[in-house]
Amino acid sequence: MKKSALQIARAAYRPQLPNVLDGPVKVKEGEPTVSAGDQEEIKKLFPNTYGLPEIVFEKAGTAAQSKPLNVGVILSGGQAPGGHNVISGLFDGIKAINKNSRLYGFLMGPGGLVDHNYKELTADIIDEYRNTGGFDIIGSGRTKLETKEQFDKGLEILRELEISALVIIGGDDSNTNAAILAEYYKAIGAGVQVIGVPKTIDGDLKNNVIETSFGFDTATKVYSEVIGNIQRDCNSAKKYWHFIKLMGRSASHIALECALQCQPNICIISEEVEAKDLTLDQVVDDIAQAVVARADQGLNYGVVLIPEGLIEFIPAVKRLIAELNDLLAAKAEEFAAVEPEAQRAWIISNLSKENAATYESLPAGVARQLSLDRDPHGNVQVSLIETEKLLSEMVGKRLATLAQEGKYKGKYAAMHHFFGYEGRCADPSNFDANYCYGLGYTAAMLIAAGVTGYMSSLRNLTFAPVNWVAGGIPITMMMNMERRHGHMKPVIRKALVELDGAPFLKFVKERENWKIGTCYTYPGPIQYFGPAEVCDQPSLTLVYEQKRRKY
Ligand code: FBP
Repeated sequence: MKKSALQIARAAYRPQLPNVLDGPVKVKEGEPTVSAGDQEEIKKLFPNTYGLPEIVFEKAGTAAQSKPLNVGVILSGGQAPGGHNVISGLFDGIKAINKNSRLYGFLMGPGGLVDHNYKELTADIIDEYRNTGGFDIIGSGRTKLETKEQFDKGLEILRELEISALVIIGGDDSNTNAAILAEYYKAIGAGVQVIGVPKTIDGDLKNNVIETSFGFDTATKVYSEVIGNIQRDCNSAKKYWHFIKLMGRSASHIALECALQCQPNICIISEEVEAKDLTLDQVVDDIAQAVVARADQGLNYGVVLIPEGLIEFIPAVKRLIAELNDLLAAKAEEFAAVEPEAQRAWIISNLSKENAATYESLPAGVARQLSLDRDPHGNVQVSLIETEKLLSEMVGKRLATLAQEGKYKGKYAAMHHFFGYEGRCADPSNFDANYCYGLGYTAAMLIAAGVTGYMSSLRNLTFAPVNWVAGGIPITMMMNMERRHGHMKPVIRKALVELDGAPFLKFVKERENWKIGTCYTYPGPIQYFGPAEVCDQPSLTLVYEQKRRKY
């Protein structure tokens, strides 16, 4: 395969490990833990893996004799920059424990375990993928591991390959399944440990023990580069309003980080829309007011950032989705038999009066998307809803009315963008390259420590990597009960943007200036080589959350 000059140079990058992992380690156990919510129920569901202590690694004087480890690895869900480094860190970690250890990758996500599709990852394969973006080393998929049959089928191949530990690299849903699998294998005495690794560009798998998920840093840097370029174009031509939708599923962390990086005129934060109980019309009105205010200054251009999950957070739509989820779960067969052209009417006739009215008020395409195509975890596929077009059209209509009333005299031309897939497979930033390699290496140490149901963790992330704290967090500690597919299920609590958190408060302090003033910043492309202040900066979200600057 032909390699680019950057690929060749980047292959030589040596990720920095925390000092503590630079040699043999010993385990320091903390106090027993409790789940994030619904403690009694979670304890009952996880009798073998509930209440485990947090683990921190410390340097050990001498290495204990360890036998070779056979380990399996799965990439689960959406791509996130750095996945290949998790796998190379895991590989190097198990080889450091015993050079005869072996690593097997299950192909195309959790389905590879169930269907027995795998390949051994040898040193020459691993070396091809160090510091590269993408998940193509073994592929990824969204099969949900949840049934006893799947777990038992998986165990057959794990036994055949003499694999004693499985590492699942995934988001909140996949790590929830990792916890369930860990519990099941422990309960039946299968002798297979399960370790999770926090992955997702969305940034919503974090809490007071997991500081960030990997991939968020790189993806937001890629989007910020392009948003900055658009802002500069916009400020040069001075004739378009750019509506930019940003990936991130439910939470608005990506949009907020890009806003902090780029200082656009407007950035909508879904969590705030929900908290203020805004309607879609009110959101549109706010944007239209800003367009009018800028036009009054002769500025007929601007940039609006829109989180992809917005529509789900508009309280009336949220209530509608909740009822739709239950309805489609309860009457799945009946709905499947309805002809496509009759589905809209079927849904309206089966919904409560209030939600039927909301459903009818939405543009047909958006309404349809809300009722169809759930992913295997039951999520609405928000990346398929064209919110950027919906909003810009509604703003256009509002401006036309204001113009008729003599309240708007500007010109309005809109351009639309959606950034998501562009950032998910970028070569990892130095932050993600180091973070991911360290997470993989830490996963190997957790395996050697003999634990199961843990998530690999690195903390103190705004310090230099050598000072990061490596350890493991019991996954049950992050769980609570939530309604999914019409039933209460144990799940890892998703982290949404906190409206009293430092990143959001910083944004609120600045946003009025950005709206009318043109205060764009241009972050430029990710730099892999050069001075630390341009190459190694963590995300601003992390910096503000930890209230300290690294540089
Ligand atoms: P994960 O939660 O699996 O990391 O998904 C990330 C994501 O990129 C979301 O931001 C987006 O909504 C979704 O995947 C898109 O799904 P798909 O990759 O199936 O198109």
